Parts: sequence; structure tokens; C-alpha cells
Amino acid sequence: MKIALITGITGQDGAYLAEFLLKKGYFVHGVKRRSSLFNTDRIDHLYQDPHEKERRFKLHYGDLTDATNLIRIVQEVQPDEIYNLAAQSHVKVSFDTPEYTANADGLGTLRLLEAVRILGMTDKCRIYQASTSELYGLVQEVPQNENTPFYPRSPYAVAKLYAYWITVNYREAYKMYACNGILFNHESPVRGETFVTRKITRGVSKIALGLQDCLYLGNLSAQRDWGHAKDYIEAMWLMLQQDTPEDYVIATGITTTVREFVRQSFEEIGIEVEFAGKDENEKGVIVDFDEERVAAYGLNKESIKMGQTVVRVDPRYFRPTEVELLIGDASKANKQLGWKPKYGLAALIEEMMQSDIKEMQKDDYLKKGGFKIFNYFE
Ligand code: NDP
Ligand code: GDR
Repeated sequence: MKIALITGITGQDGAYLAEFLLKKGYFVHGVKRRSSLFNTDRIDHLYQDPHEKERRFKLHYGDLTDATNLIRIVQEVQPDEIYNLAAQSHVKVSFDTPEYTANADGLGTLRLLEAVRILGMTDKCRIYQASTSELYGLVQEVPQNENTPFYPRSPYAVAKLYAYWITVNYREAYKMYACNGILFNHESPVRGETFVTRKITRGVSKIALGLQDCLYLGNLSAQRDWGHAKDYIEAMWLMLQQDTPEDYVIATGITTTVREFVRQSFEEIGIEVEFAGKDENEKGVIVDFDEERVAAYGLNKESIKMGQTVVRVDPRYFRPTEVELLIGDASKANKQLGWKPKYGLAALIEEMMQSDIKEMQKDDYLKKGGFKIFNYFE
């Protein structure tokens, strides 16, 4: 039985990857951080009782900032494959916590590579490093491929730049099987709530149910190449199944503005929103709705108000330095790994909206039952 170790198993990608590897027959070990409340929502369905004989899923307390702990876990687990997905992964937050981000995302990768080297496991163990399209940063050419120069634009991206190169260096210096997946943005119903897509699908759902009046966003003109996490975790696995380790771009090749993502999310549930105004004064307003579609989503048309401003710009969400345009060229992955995405943007939005409408309907019941519900916007 193959053994995998996933750091960041409680995150979006970790959860999908763990499920995928379990289906492939792996024994899956995961590193989770200690927190004062449970932080395993995304993997609770995979949890197995420690007393079960056939157990193939085990969690270990750990942290990418703690080298001795990583060495112990790698020694105990003896993994065939390590997927290093753990990171402080929020670009905007990295401007507030630059040192911590460098430590966890940059040095954390070094600690893991060193653990494998110190333990003499360089021949046995293959490593996937979660690199990112944020490395491209300031646009120099599009679409971006494996040869496009990097120009990171945030403490997060700079930390990930170190992680990218230390992975390449360990591959060359110690002949390790180590790969960088340069993944473009990928989303899902379990995407963290403060990334823009999930913030939008949650906000749109709340507005449609009358639980919130307006969605406040930052740069509506930013363009991202959005795919589905389910497609992307398969590419991670494929990278570790080749004869030689290489780095690959994983993307859909299609870019969309934040504004258009908002428009399509409303449209999915039958509400038409038009944008007017410029920069900080831009607004999104309800101009029409489709009664049948609204009803099909179980929504009450009384809570949809024509002319209501449902999107406004709040400069607090602007970044000191922004990444304006990302479009990936995944032709190398397509040719060498046989990888291509199954999900398009419309299917991604549909799945996220269906899930969040259900989620917010729970809030609606609670509110009607007299319970307080909270709206976090950050
Ligand atoms: P998430 O933010 O959803 O998950 C991050 C995971 O890392 C969580 O399990 C988190 O634990 C854990 N973590 C954070 N800090 C530490 C630490 N110091 N020690 C141990 N674990 C830690 O990210 P995604 O699943 O979206 O992304 C996975 C990886 O891929 C990340 O490295 C991200 O930077 C990278 N990436 C993501 C892309 C995307 O579009 N999703 C695109 C390209 C790269 P906890 O649950 O306790 O917070
Ligand atoms: P990103 O994702 O920074 O690309 O990093 P995010 O969803 O946070 O932002 C995408 C774009 O939307 C703009 N934006 C807003 N973003 C957020 N979070 N909140 C807002 O209110 C808002 N309004 C507009 C942003 O300015 C940006 O241009 C993600 C993370 O998963 C990284 O870990 C990963 O490496 C990259 O994707 C690829």
C-alpha cells in the first residue's frame, strides 16, 4: 500500500486530495494544527475511528514552523509521497503577517525537504510543492507558462518564490523527486470564505435570502483563471507518477474579471445585475429577475428588490500591490500528464451557488427561529 503525507490536509485542496488518494487505495496521513476549536470540517467525512483495524487515515499534530516535529512525523510515517499544501495562503493577509508568511510558506518548505534529506529518504520519497500563479505577479506576458519570468507582488508570493526555488535546488543538488505544481486559482464549495469567489457566492446567497443587503468588494477589474479544485488535485498526483520530476502549470486558459464572476453568480439564481460607475464609485444594481429560476432555487421573489444596490466597492480590500491579470497555459501538463480540466466556470459557479444557497438557508431558519446570525466580511 502506498503511503502519502499531506500537509495542509484541513484546507480546501488537502481535503479533496485526501479523498482522492483514499479512493486510490493509499494510506493517507495528514498534518493538522492544534486549534482551540475543531478545524477539521472539510475532512470529517473521512475520519476513521483509531480503533478500526482497516484504518487508512491518520492525523498528526504539527506545524510547518516546527522543524523537529516535521522530522518526527516524516520518520514515523515513512511516506512514499509528500504533498506540501500547508501555507498561510491568503495574499491580502500576507501584507499584515509578512514574517509569519515567509516562515510558514518559505522556510516551511525548506524544513520539509530537509527532513526528507536528514532522514536519508531522498530515494524513497517523492515531494509535491504547492507553487502558485502568484509567482508571475506583475504581467510580463500572457498566457503564462513554465518559462514565463516571475515577478512576485506580495509577501505571500515572495515566500512562495523561495519555496519554488528551494524545491528546484533540492531536486538538482540531491537528485530528489521533487516537483512544483504552478497552480492557477482553483475554487470549490469548500473554498475559504474570504477568497473572492466564495465571498461572492456566500454574499449573493445571503442577499437573495434577504439576510444581507450589499456585498462589499475590492478590485472588480482583477482577472483570474479560475478552475475547480477537484480537477487540480488530480494534476498534483499525476506529477508524482512520472519517470522524471518536472514543474508544471495547471490552469484552464480562460480568464474572467471579478465583476463578471459576480454577475454570473447572480445570474445562476435568476437575478440580473448591471454595473455602472467607475473605480471606487462603481456599483452593481438589480435590474431584472427570472421568476422561474428564482423559484427553482427555492427563493422568495419578495426578497429580491428591483433597483437595489447589491455590490459596492470598499477600498479596504485593495492590495498595496495587485496582480491584475492571470491566464495560464497548461499545454505541457496536457501533453505530458494527459491532464485537462473537466469543469468550466459556469459549472463551478453552479456548484458553489447550489451549495451556498443551501448553507444560507440554514442561517435563514436560525434567524426565523430567533437566533442571532453573524456576517463576517473580512
Ligand atoms: P487553504 O488556505 O484552504 O489551506 C491551507 C492549509 O494549510 C490549511 O490546512 C491550514 O491549516 C494549513 N496551514 C496553514 N499554516 C500552517 C502552518 N504553519 N503549519 C501547518 N499547516 C498550516 O489553502 P488551499 O487548500 O486553497 O491551497 C493549498 C496550497 O496550495 C497552499 O499552499 C496555497 O498557497 C497553494 N495554492 C492554492 C491555490 C488556490 O487557488 N487554492 C493556487 C495555487 C497555490 P488550518 O486549517 O489549521 O488553517
Ligand atoms: P488570490 O485570490 O489573491 O488570487 O490568491 P483571492 O480570491 O483572494 O483574490 C482574487 C482577486 O480578487 C480581488 N478581489 C478580492 N479578493 C478578496 N479576497 N476579497 C475581496 O473582497 C476582493 N475584491 C476583489 C483581489 O484583489 C484579487 O485580484 C489565491 C490564493 O488561493 C493563493 O493562495 C493562490 O496562490 C492564488 O489564488 C493562485
